[in-house]
Amino acid sequence: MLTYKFEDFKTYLKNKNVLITTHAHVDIDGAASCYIFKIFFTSYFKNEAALVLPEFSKSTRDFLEKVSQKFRELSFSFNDEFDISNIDVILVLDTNNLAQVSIFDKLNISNAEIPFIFIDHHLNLKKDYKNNLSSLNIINEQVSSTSEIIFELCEFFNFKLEFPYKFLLISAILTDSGFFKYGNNDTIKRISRLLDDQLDFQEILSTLEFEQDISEKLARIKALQRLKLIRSKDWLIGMTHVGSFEAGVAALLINIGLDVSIVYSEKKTTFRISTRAKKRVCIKTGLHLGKILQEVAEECEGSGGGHDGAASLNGKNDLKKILNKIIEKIKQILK
Ligand SMILES: [Mn+2]
Repeated sequence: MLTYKFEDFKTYLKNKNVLITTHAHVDIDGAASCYIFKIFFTSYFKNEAALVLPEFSKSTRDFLEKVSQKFRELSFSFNDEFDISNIDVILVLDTNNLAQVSIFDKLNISNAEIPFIFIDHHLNLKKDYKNNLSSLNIINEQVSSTSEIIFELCEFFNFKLEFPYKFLLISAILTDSGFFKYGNNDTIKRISRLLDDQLDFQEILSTLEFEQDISEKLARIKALQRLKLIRSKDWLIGMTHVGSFEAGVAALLINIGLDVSIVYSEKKTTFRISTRAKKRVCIKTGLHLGKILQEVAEECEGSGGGHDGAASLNGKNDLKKILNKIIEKIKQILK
């Protein structure tokens, strides 16, 4: 873990007021890690922290609604009022790609010259951002969720978490680790430390079950009807397109037996590509979808990145060319 950075982090944050935010289409890990970090920060340092999150994904909204019914004492507020001149530093959680952080544009933060720090578990893009205090970034791709980094931070500073907070962290770790599928020994150990007698694992699992609405069901079925199969030696790559739900469809394709999946959706001038690969394929061949999409993104004024087995790209201009590039690069590695 990156605990050696925690002391520097503490020294730096000691007298600072912070703004905490995350990527667009906030997932459960983004919401939980930001929320718990705020709780930790305000109780530990007694400084001010403003939490400002962009729009949530549907499953995040559903999840938080269930959680707030379960724990009436939790009062979620994700859009604190604040005075920007009062903010000393911004903490960006669960991404290290500014293109995914809408609040920077919205608040004109780049012009305000406020320094910022990333806490994240995605591939470190190592972008040379002006005002990023990169030596304080805590970015570790070996951890399956940002919530685990926040949990380690709490443990390191002996900050005791109330059980509703543990419930949130466990839920975030489970969803981001694909219910341990992308996790490692440490993922399981952290969950084990978080589970106390007041928490029931089965109850957490049932809170994380979501019924798909009709539009998502249709998107999944249409995606399968449009599936194009590409074979590279004994590996099967599947490609299809949808109007939305790319990520869920990409995961679905892996579940039905594809080794690698590419799912795109095209808007008027922009497009989005979601990719997935079986863990076994990544380990065996060295395939890293996050790296491939990051490379390709530079050619389409886009931004891309992610993990070895799950990555996405937002771009514009020449979707066809970009898809061919991605397929070529994947094939080259799978050969
Ligand atoms: Mn995450």
